[in-house]
Amino acid sequence: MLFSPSNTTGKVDNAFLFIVVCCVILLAAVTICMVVFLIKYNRERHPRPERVKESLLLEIVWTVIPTILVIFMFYFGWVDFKYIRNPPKDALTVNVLARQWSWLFTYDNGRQSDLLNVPLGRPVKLLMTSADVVHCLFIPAFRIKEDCVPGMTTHLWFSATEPGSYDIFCTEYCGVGHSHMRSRVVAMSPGDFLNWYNAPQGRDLAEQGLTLLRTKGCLGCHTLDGSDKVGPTFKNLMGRRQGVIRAGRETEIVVDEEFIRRHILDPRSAAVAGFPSVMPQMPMTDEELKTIVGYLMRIK
Ligand SMILES: [Cu+2]
Repeated sequence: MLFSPSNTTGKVDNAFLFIVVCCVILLAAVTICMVVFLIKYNRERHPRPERVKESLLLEIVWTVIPTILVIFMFYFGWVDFKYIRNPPKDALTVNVLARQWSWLFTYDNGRQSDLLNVPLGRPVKLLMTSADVVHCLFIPAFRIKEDCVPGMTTHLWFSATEPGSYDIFCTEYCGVGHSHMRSRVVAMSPGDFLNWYNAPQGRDLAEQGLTLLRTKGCLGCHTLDGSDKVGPTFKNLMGRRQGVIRAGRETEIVVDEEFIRRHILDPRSAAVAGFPSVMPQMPMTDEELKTIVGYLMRIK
């Protein structure tokens, strides 16, 4: 039995394996026939071509067997497709917002996260949309994927059966930060999930700041560890000498509180030299802006 961390994994694998096995058997049958005919009917053994008469039985056999196989393939595919497309009524709903270039998961009680935390054994329904361009949420270990389209709500559902952490990728090329658009499904026991779900979100500045950087999608493009991604790292941001392009001319500035605030409110006011000018304007309250700026100034 293959590793099956969700209810959907086995369904897709079984249909896929059935088709692969049929294809391998047919490939072997055709290849063996070719080799046998090559040997049996080669020029030395049969210098004069013979007239081959039709065989009704053979024609019926090679029409009926593939037809039955294709009907079975369709049947398995259809039954599992119906199952995967129809979430159960009691599923836990999670709203998914895809944006350039991060994922935001919002739960019914308002809890937000950049990781998809789920309880084991409970069906989870994702209601998905996009803030900008078409993205596609793919969970390879669960064998499910669906597009996230601006102005539309699409859905997916699954029930995790094995504890663990499973990759989420965006599989729709969505711009320069596409390859950074990753997250994880974290499947945990129902008790652990409830603890997380009901825990108050961080109170001190560092915890609140980090949560905001995650939920606003900042960490999709920036890191805290000194490495550059789509944009420059946040490490030692305050006081950094930074080349910026204003009105087509590159100048060097020293990053201060005012620059950080202006850049968040209006990312197009200045492009950072050496990086694509693709930062979106992220809606946020004055309180959130204050927290984020305060936190960014402290990251060492
Ligand atoms: Cu994407």
